[in-house]
Amino acid sequence: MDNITLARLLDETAALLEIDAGDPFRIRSYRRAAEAVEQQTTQLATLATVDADPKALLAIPGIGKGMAANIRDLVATGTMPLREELLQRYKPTMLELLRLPGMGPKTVAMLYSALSISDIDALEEAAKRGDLLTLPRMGQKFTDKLLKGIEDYRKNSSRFRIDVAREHAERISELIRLFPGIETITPAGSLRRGRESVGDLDLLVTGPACEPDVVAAAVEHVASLPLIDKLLAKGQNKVSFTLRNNLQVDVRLLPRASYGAALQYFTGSKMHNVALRQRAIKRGLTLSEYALLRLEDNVVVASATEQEIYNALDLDYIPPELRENRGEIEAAANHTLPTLIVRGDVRGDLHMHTTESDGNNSIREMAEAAIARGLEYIAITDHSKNLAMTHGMDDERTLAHARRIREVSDELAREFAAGRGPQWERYEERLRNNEPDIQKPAIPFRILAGIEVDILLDGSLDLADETLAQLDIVVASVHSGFNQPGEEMTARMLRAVENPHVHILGHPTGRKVLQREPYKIDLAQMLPAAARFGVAVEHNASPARLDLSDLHLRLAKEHGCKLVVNTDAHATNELDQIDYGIVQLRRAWLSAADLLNTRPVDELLISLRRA
Ligand code: DGT
Ligand code: CA
Ligand code: CA
Ligand code: ZN
Repeated sequence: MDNITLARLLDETAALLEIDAGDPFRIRSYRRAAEAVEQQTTQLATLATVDADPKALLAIPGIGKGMAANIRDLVATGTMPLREELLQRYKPTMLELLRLPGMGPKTVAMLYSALSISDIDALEEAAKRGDLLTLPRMGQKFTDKLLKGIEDYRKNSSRFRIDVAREHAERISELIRLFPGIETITPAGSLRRGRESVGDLDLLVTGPACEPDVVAAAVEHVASLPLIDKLLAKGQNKVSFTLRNNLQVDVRLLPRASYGAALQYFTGSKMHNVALRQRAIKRGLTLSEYALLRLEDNVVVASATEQEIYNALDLDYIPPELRENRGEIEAAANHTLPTLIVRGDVRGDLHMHTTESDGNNSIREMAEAAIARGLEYIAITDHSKNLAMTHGMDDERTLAHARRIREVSDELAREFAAGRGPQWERYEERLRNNEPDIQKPAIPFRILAGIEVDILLDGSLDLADETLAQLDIVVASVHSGFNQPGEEMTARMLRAVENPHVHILGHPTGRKVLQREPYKIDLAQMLPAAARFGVAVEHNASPARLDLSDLHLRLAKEHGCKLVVNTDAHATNELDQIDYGIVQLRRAWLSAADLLNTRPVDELLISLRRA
């Protein structure tokens, strides 16, 4: 049994456990094991035989005793007890049904037992025939919604979220890099441009091993990577394949001399490249994936770096995020491209959760993680009571939680004043490591007491005004009634914006990338209203949301809205999600000055004040 089959069986078990509404940690452990197996360069079947060293499997990160036993079972018998047990009740294809809106494990299991439905095609047929109407709690409304959900799913299922794409790009790069003489691997295409979803991965590879006379061996290395599911094509300097999840990967191996030209060409977008080629022709030049040449005598004008190519076309360098042919070429010609925001510009994060509602970490843990990432302040914004499944807070708990948040903030400030605590520790560690641009911390880290308060169906808020008035940061968000008609939803949001205690509108359109369309709100009404009342609109950097989207962010700026970027972290490591948000802000042409949480905390609080 080869590694990819082994990985597939482990992943399938994770899928079956998910349908069985199993323990999320257990599900994740199977998924992680599948990925770890795929990442191995030796065939695990040889390590899992009876006479092999039992420690060999355990040496693989992500594989513990139980998982090692599973792998031995799979190698010896082609299956394992848990998988067999689950297959008695479910089919792995049912997992896909869980991706549809309104489908939980119970519903999926019921559809299987009642109508033997185990995949999307069968479900669609049954819905169209009206078979679902015979089942409990599945009326015409449910059926209609489901059919719409299936349509959306089909439209999106060939694309992948940016975080998923990035993770796969990193895993593949790690394996490609094992070949001697490969130095640089750069994701190009839509991933480099930072689009919220990608159709396929384009990886560009260079180094001495990619020079024309020796590239064949490197191509062989790439074509035999263990995580390849199907090899689609193998050319002189290109390998295309798919992964287990059907994500296609195009790898191109290129000589150093033309790397810049290749990077420019394969980063796209197609429309940007078309416009750039026209500009080249007007100058008597021709631009290809190999070089920028003079038309009359084929002399190379530029090829090694993108910078040279843009400059040779009388343009400032255009960052990849802007290459969508939305005016960037004109701006680069006129030297009016904005200085785009970078992660280091963000001083504070104003939307995150703790164990008080549905987060994984404490107030102090979130604060320490933020300090470790160089932030100067955060707001803790747990959920309010309407979101019952998150253990949301009522007025009393909200105020008690706010007191605790301020206590932790004061505790950090006392440690700071006494010359100890996480801020000083980080400073000293950076000094020890000789890191660049180290500044002595000037003011204590601040934790703002906040809330993510639900906007109820009628636009009123889930907590009393007197409660909200006592908080530093009020994020107001919609978490229910997503399907309200446009007029109702717009009126609901407008009412929330008018509440003088609201500072920030959280994930303003409610969309989920590749999964859920925005609510039917009229942004042409809502954004000007937010601007007029001085309510900031959020860019939620969670890669599942990225809400407002890049285009909507640009619109918000045009309407004069205040803007903030937040992670909505539910665990310390999710504070790094800010990277995904920064990319979308850059795609929206935004600079540090366009965001409020690039300012020091005192200025931020003043700028959030309502007129
Ligand atoms: P995706 O994969 O749908 O998310 O979008 P992209 O932009 O990554 O598109 P993809 O993978 O088809 O191609 C990557 C880049 O390579 C694309 O942005 C421009 C360049 N490219 C690829 N094929 C062609 C082509 O046939 N003509 C031109 N002009 N450019 C191409
Ligand atoms: Ca692509
Ligand atoms: Ca491609
Ligand atoms: Zn929320």
